[in-house]
Amino acid sequence: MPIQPTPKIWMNGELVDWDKAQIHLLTHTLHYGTGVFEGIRAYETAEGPAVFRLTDHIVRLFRSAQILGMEIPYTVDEIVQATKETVASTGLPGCYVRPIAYYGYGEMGLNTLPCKTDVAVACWPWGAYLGDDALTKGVRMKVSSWTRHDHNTMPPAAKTTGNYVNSSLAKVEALKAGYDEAIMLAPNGLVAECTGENIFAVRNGIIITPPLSAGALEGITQHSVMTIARDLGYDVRVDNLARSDLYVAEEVFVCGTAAEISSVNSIDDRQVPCPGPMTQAIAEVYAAAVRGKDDRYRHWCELAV
Ligand code: PPE
Repeated sequence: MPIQPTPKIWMNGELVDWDKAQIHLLTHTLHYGTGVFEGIRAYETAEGPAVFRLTDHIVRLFRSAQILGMEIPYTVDEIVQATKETVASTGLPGCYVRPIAYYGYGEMGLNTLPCKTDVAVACWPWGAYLGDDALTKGVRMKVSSWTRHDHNTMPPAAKTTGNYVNSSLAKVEALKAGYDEAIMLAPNGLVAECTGENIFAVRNGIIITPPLSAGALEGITQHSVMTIARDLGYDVRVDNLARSDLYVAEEVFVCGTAAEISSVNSIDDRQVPCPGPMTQAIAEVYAAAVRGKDDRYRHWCELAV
């Protein structure tokens, strides 16, 4: 779906008109994938638009930059404020938010040491990432022929722009084969995550999600889901999963800011029960939490104004 413009984009300290938020062709990050970014959602709450776990996302942006060796010339607080301002300027009750820090115009070549970091925050409306009925009907998953990158090639813990070449290869392969999304295995063959979501499987009543060492991003929705699931009384563990664990799971679901919580109905054409009762219970609490309707998680909703 084409992007729906909003009035303003925050660039290096000021809100500029959407159409004027342009960068030069020789922007370093365009050529070498040397940027770090975030994906956040703002939701309508009774008190106005609130950005879900905004500070946690911006802290992760800085962690990604730290892994890349990039200096961001702002504080976490300044980017948090910039994000709130940009969300408020849309006039929308809710939207998707994309902060990005990148090496801009001025230097070319692989040495990033002399490069200056530019920072921007853009917002736009973004609907259901894996389809409107992803929670109720579930999505069809395929284990990718592409391997998730290893910690010593492209650190998967950093949300760098370049890392997403790997995700795009897997996503397009899955779509062309008639599936909705791909599951990525780590170089050691264990389940890492999906192209844009973390994955959970229920085995013998226990909810399991792969560790960061398996090549998963430290998902903020993954953390929210684990918190909610434990509060619901479920047994949640971070542990390795083999692809065969997914084939015989009682429930499989994926989660991410864009995808929220989506159930999985099959993996490599092996059907799994869907939508599972635990998935549904967690998704229901998550949907309330992001909208500020559950007092236990109100502190996760950071008002934009
Ligand atoms: N793994 C990957 C590879 C990933 O990209 C995301 C988010 C997650 C896990 C879940 O992380 P979190 O959002 O903190 O729960 N993917 C973002 C980008 C999607 C895109 O297409 O762009 C997102 O969901 O916003």
